[in-house]
Amino acid sequence: MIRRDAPPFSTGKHAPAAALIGLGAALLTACATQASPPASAAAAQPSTPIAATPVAPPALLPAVPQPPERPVAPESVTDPAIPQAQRETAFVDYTVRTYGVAPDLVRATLAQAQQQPRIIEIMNRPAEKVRPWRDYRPIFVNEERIAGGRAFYLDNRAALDKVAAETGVPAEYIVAIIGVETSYGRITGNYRVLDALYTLAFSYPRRAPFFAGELAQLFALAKAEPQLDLAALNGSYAGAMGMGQFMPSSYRLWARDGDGDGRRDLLDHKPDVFASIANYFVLHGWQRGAPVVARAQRTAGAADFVHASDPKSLAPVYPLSVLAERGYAPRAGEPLPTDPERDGASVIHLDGAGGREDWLVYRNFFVISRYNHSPMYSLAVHQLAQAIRAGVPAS
Ligand SMILES: [Ca+2]
Repeated sequence: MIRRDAPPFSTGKHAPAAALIGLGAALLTACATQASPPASAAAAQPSTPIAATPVAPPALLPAVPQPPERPVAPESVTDPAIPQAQRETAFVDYTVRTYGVAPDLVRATLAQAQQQPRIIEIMNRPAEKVRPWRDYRPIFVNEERIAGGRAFYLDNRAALDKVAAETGVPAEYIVAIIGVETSYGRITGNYRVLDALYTLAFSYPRRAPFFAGELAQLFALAKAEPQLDLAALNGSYAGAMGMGQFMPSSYRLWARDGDGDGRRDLLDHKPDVFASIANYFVLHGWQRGAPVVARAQRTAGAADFVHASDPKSLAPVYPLSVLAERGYAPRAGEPLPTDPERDGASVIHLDGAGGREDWLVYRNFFVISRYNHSPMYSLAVHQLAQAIRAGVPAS
């Protein structure tokens, strides 16, 4: 996860097909990173004075509770005005103090880290024009990736169904995440994680607080999971690792030991990967049995929806009654929230192959977007999951 402010999207993952390098970078970022979203713009001001009876703003529903923000490194580590050698010393102190890692280990490991100019080039690449949904969707929702997902599901059915039963996260969503992130584990990244995070922590000031924080958490992770060889781990150019492309902080904080062997191995050990992706969803608010999206019917002439807290927000805080007043309601036969008094939605507009698409996005859609903030990423995961499920016989 990552955000969109960096290169195309943000940081981490690598997504799809190496085919689309640019998009890959964009998506790459997905996983478990996400920095916090920007503060938001206030609601739009009315362009004309309001007449006699002001309309009260709609009562919004509570936000989906989220885990605490992950720690970032202090300025003594990230201020580019400070010489790098001094920042590295501050990093050692920070990591030792924060995570109780042995100072000699941090120093000796940093001494092995190599600056990778290619990573800075990727991060500084101009953001390409945002690809419309009609071009984005086929990259992930296509016959090959659907067939790959069905095969992956059938090959791993017992483990996936067990995790789904325990967590409420359907197996096909776990499979779809792995499919989008790493083509079912085939493309997990060729950068040394130590080099990637070292490069971004010390030579990419704009996001140094985040990446230096992740580098420190990499040490904390290796302390918690001693089977990991910190200097040998490979991942994306942003430091995301394994089949699900977890950043070090996500791995350390939220990974699960799915098979009870005492280790959390997210590189390629499927029971742990499945349990960890599901746990990531649960901790970000996944609701068992609840819908993800509904195709919306738009009232003719309805204005485009703009989220009051931030135009990019997907927070499902609008009651359906409010959205209906604004001209967006679920089409007939589309799923509805379990409890419309408590569960709301937001609205997204996309430029699809058949023209304009309007979608009501529910809480579980918001949860998918915690993996990668792009609404197109989240909808691609959902549609890939649905297609995988549709082709797998009931057990
Ligand atoms: Ca394990």
